[in-house]
Amino acid sequence: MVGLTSVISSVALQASQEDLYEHVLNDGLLGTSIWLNIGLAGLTLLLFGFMARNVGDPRSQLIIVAAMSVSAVSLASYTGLASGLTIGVLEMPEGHALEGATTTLNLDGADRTVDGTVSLWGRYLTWALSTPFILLSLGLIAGSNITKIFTAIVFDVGIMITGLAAALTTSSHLMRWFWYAISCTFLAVVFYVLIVEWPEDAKAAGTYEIFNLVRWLTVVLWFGYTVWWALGNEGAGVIEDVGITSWGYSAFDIVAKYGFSFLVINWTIKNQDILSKGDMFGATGDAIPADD
Ligand code: RET
Repeated sequence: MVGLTSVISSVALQASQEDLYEHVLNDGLLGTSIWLNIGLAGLTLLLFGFMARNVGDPRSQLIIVAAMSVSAVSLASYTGLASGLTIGVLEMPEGHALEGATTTLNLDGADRTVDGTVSLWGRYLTWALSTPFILLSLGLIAGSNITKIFTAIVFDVGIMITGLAAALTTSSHLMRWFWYAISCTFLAVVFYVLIVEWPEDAKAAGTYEIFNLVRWLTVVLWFGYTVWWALGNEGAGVIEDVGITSWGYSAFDIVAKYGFSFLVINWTIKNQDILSKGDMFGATGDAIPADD
């Protein structure tokens, strides 16, 4: 009976949460890609809080809180990965480059080989929570209206959830790429807002210079994430190594999250006068308020 139970559990649960926690700790490349970001997320939160301690303008405060939230979500996101909670070993479907692949888990003193490749699926889940804050701060800097901010954020959440679906689908290779295609379509909507809509708003708001810098940083890096997924162990498997795939995302994250937030917060602190200028900043349409 005990034997049967252990056979069933080793088939159904090839890698426990504890195994994955140990694996991350013991695998140098994978481990550093995760633990370094926990440190950076915590440090940037402290740094940004300190930098913004004297900001009094509410609109500027909102932009700063939005940018700081990216680090806050990141701290939780990487903690989920480090603890093994949001990682899994997935067996890729027929036709996938890593079909039939095995993974040797680095366990304390007793390495074990299991079927499948490691997926850090928690990244995609938590991007659905962190990236809306990036777009919120971009939209607020551009002085955009609520309709455009809402549109960008809704499609952004769509990118990440369908990206999560692409990563977790093991029934069919084609369906993984179908999810990926849906995700890319949603990305195109976000890019439209960033490239076509918000620059006009930013010109009107007098924030074009900083907006232009951070939106191109965003567009280039977000495109980078998309290409990286296609190349990595979950996509075409050109990069089969999980540690290298993970380091790619971590490197993008360092610039797209902390670098981005630093630029936004630093500028906001110095330009509160522009952001608080005029009641019309961020209002919808060209309507002139009644003079009463
Ligand atoms: C996935 C795969 C599916 C297709 C697309 C993707 C795009 C991901 C992006 C991620 C950006 C993440 C950031 C995180 C910061 O917290 C999900 C990789 C289009 C754009 C900026």
